[in-house]
Amino acid sequence: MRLPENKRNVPSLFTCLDGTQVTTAKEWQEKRRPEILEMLRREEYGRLPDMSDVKVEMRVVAERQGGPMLDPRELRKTVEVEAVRKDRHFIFCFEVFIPRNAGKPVPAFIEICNRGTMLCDPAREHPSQFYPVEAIIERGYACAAFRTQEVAPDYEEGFHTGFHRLFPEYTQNRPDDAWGTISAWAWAASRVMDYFETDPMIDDKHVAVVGHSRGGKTALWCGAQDERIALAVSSCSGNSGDAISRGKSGESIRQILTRFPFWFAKNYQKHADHEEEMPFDQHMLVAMMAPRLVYSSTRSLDAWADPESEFESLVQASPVYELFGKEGLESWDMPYAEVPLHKGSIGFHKHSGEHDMEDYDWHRYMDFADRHWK
Ligand code: GTR
Repeated sequence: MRLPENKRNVPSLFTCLDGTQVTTAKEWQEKRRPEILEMLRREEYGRLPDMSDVKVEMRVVAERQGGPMLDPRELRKTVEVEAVRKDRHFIFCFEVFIPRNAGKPVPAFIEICNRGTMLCDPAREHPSQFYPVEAIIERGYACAAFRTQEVAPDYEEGFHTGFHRLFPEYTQNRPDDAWGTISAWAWAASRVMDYFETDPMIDDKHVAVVGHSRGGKTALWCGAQDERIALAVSSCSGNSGDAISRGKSGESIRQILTRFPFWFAKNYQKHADHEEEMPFDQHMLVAMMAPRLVYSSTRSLDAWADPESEFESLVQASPVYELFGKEGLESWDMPYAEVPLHKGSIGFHKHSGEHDMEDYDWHRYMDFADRHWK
């Protein structure tokens, strides 16, 4: 196996906690992968509570095609997810858009929408590049977006609304490894996946989860935990997403925790300013996708996310794919802007400009999916 130079001194993907070395896909899957996942869960994103007494129901509450509002080529279904525990419940909705005349099940994208409703408008009165439904349909994919704010609030409120309200016993007494908001959003993305498994118009073996920035951190964390996800796409997810924390410029763990402590487990606090001693780093999050597909996009001017550190975690994660006889990233040198790397199972592009996700990025995600799925 070819190993990249370890410039940032990140912990090895292949050395288990007991010191043994992983040399096969089987050892990775059965031993090293679960221990890394557990570390990320306990130390960074937090553990979801026991959900065995939570009843989750899903229903299609509306279905519409054509008419004045919709593109005649698409069918729209509104799905409601209701989670009930004891006498408490909460609901969130998402809209699924499906090409009408595909004649066979189609692959699909799940968008984690962390921006206002206007940017993922279910009525499509405000087409947006952040969630270009029309282009996605045109290229033969289905898509669904949920709004993160409907699932768990994106501000500090003490964990008692949205998803969190199902678990009042955790509000006062929060264990250090209890879930943060990113874990709740990732849970919601997996519920969209549950729905896709029930819809005969969707090819559920080819589902991608996509998110930008905090949504990108969530997309990677969802894909790490939910092995039904065939492709995780991160746009500019930066710190605590696709960027190596050791030696990172721009946002640090200390800075992200000052502004958004509720995104993470309390345990993560102890790693602020101690990146060098962490038993994990973000290349491990990327590696959780192997042998499935993963894609990261960044922006040339996104210094806060730090493109160099984002690219470095893809490089460091690459050798895991070799255990499965696959190629990770096709080149370990950062390409110029607008030169996508699509050949390996880890895809990448850098687009000129500031922190954002637009048509250019979406078309590259779909090019990558076309190349590996069609
Ligand atoms: C920033 C945060 C980043 C990123 C971004 C976003 O303020 O520091 O980590 O998540 O928000 O979500 O747009």
